[in-house]
Amino acid sequence: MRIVVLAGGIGGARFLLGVRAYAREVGAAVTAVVNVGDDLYVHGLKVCPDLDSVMYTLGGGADPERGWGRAGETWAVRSELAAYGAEPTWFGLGDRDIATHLVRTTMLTGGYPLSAVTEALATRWQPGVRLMPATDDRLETHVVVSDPDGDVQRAIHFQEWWVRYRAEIPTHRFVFVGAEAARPAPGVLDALASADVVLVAPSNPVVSVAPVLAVPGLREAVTGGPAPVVGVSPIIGGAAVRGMADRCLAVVGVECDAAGVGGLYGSRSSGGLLDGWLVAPEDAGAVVPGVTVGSAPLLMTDETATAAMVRAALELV
Ligand code: FO1
Repeated sequence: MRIVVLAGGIGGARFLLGVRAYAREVGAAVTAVVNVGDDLYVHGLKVCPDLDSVMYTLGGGADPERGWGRAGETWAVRSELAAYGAEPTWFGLGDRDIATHLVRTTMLTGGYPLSAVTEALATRWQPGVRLMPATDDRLETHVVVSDPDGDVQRAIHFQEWWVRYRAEIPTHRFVFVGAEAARPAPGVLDALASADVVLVAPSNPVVSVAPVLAVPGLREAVTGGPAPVVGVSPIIGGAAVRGMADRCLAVVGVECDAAGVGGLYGSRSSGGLLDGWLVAPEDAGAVVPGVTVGSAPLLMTDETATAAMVRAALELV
């Protein structure tokens, strides 16, 4: 069996732990197609937060509390940069993490595409799944905001909105800069064409999954492909399990509940994405027209619980 997972962020990384555990049980192969909209250059280094969260989490090197960056991290470089007053001071790179960005940036500067760099980095971490960026091209999520006391709008990078402003400034919309010209990374369309099932991780639908689907041809390969598509709700009982999905959903005018997010994805039978939608037991009454809705505990407390979620998702189709 071949499983393709569309994923982003810490929710995606934790979900993939369960997908990998399930896959090991049944002898399946897993490909993760990961969001790059969060990527940015900081202090001259290319940082790919979602790819790194997945790589470190599956490789056993992630910080368990923060969910991002490396376990056992130290922050000497950050302090030194702050002593120079080097901006952005609101975005911290740990010393261990910086080694990843140095290798990545050196390889990118040398002409390797991000997909090849990701594969090279993964030889160290052995994530046990095939890890792919959604695209090798530049695709960055920017956020159109206005200052609290003015009505002048400006666009800032997603990380500035998320980390510096904690999504707490007047926000108008998200823009996936570069999306129109982006092409799916090598192997992504083939993985989708030969998938037996596509899972949409319980990642932020607005800023993690949407930028993946914004790559021209990628959404069509999912919705027009042979494999059934099952999503897992990132919302339990009207609240985001982690992160700030509630703020992002408010910006796009979608109700922060399991039915709202299911409706945002829509049914594959009527031009949307999903055949199945897995929600938490407390949301079992959620209705998404044209989609088979099932329920199972969705708290990713450990690998076994998460693998059980994956099994329940697959049983829907
Ligand atoms: N999140 C923060 O809240 N503060 C940071 O300084 C920060 C730095 C950082 C560096 C590398 C990295 O891979 C992730 C980092 N994150 C940081 C997490 C990141 O902003 C987001 O959680 C993800 O992009 C959302 O998926």
